[in-house]
Amino acid sequence: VRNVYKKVGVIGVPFDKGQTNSGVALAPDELRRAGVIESMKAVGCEVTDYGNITYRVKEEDCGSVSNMSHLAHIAACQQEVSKKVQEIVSRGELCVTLGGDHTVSIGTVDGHQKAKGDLALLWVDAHADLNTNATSPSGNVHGMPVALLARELADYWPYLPGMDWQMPRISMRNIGYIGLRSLDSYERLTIDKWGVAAYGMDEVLRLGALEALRQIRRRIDPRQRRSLHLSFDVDSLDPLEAPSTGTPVRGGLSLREALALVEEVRRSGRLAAVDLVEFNPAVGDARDRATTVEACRSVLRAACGHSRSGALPPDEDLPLPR
Ligand code: EXY
Ligand code: MN
Ligand code: MN
Ligand code: MN
Repeated sequence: VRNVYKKVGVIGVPFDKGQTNSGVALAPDELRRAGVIESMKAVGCEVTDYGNITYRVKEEDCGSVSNMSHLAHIAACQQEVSKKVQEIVSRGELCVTLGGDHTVSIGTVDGHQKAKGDLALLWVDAHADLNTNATSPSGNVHGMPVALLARELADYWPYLPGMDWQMPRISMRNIGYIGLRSLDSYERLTIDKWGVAAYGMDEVLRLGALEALRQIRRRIDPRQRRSLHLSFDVDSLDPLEAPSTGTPVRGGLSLREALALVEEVRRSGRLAAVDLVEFNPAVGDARDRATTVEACRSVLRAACGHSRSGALPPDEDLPLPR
C-alpha cells in the first residue's frame, strides 16, 4: 500500500485543570522534545506545528458551579482550542491535538463539529467521561467531556458561565467507546438509557479489537458519511504500556490492539481530528516516561498513516546496481 501523503496540523494544549495531578500540562512540550513531530513527518506527512494554545480567563465568566472545579479556566481555554481546531480542520489538515487532560476534547470536538457538521466520535478510554456535575464522584471535569458534548444530556446541566460558545451538538447515536473498564453507576445508566455503542475490555476480548471497531463504526456512522474524530486517552492502554498517566486502570488495551485500531481508523479515509490526552510526564520514573512517550509516538504515527505492514518506496522498482 502506497502511503497517502497528507497535511497534518498539530496544536499543543498544556491544560491540567480538569483533574488534580500536576504534570499533564508538560506533555505537549515533552512529546515535541522526544521528536514526535519528526516521527509524523517520517511517515510521509507534511506537518505544521501551530504551537501551544494560550488563553485568558474573563472576570465576568467566573461564576462557580457546584461540583465542577476550575470551570472558568476550562471555558476560556476550550474556546480557544475550538477556534484553532475549526481553523485547522477547515484548511483540510488532519488536526492532531496534544493534551493536556481530557477536557481538551470539549474544545477539539466542538471545533471539528463547527468545521464539518456531522461527526462520528470514537472515544478510546478506560473511562466513559460521561458524568455531569450532578453525578460526578470527583468534581473533576476530565470525567465530564462527553456529557458536555452530548445533545441528549443538554437538559441535565445547569447554566454554565463562560460556556455559551459551546452547544452540545453530537448525538449519543454517533458516539462510540472502546477500551472501557472503569465506569461510574450513572455513566452505566446513561449508556444503557441511550443505547450507546460502548465496548469495554470484555467485548475486546470476546470479539477482538478490530471486530469491535467494525461494529462500533457501523452503529455510529451507518452510512459511512460522517467526519471521524478519534479521541485517544492514553489510559485506554494497559498501564504496562503507558504507565505515565493520572488515572491508570489495569487490564487495558495492548499497544498491539491500539495500533490496529488506529491504523484501521486512518484507513477509513474519514479521519479529520485526533486527540492524544492524559499523558503525564510527572507520573512514574524516567523509564515509565520513556515507555509512555514511545506508545504516544506510535499511536500518532499510526494516525498519520504509518502501517506496520511497511510502506512502498517512491520508486516503481528496485534500484539497479551502481
Ligand atoms: N469517572 C471518574 C470521575 O468522573 O471522576 C474518573 C474519571 C477519569 C477520567 C479520565 C480521563 O479519562
Ligand atoms: Mn478520558
Ligand atoms: Mn481515561
Ligand atoms: Mn517504574
